[in-house]
Amino acid sequence: MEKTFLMVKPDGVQRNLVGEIVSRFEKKGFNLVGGKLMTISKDLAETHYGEHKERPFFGELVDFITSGPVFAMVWEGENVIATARTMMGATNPADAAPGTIRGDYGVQVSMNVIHGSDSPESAEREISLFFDEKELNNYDKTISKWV
Ligand code: DAT
Ligand code: MG
Repeated sequence: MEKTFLMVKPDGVQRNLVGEIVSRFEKKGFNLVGGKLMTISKDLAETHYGEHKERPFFGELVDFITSGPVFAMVWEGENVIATARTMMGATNPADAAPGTIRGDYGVQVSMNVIHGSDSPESAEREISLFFDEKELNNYDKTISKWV
């Protein structure tokens, strides 16, 4: 089953949005297979956001993502990578539709509440960057045949 890496960013943790965000993915019908509150090191931040190394906002991005705890998660489900991106909304909250997480809770592009993997390759890379295999739980729910 497809898995993705999602993370409530430091602004979302500070604004008490962890429960709300977890709840949206639970209600949608996806399965939480791993989750932890953690503070990201500068090294991990630079690796995670490596694709943006040359962008002018890279320094600010690394400072922000390491500025306080994040809630890192792995979610599982059919088409979860693309569907989670749709549920998150556009990168810039100003462009994100109402009803999406960024559309409902974000204002600035630099503090846009949530991260989500954008492809199967980045999901695999990001899950292994943030989680050990033994931190991921494979289990069945009896409700799974209904969603
Ligand atoms: P996404 O998080 O939607 O995958 P991205 O990978 O293009 O977006 O960028 C990573 C993060 O970098 C994004 O969530 C917020 C920040 N960011 C992107 N564009 C920015 C900009 N123009 N100014 C400041 N921060 C930006
Ligand atoms: Mg991205």
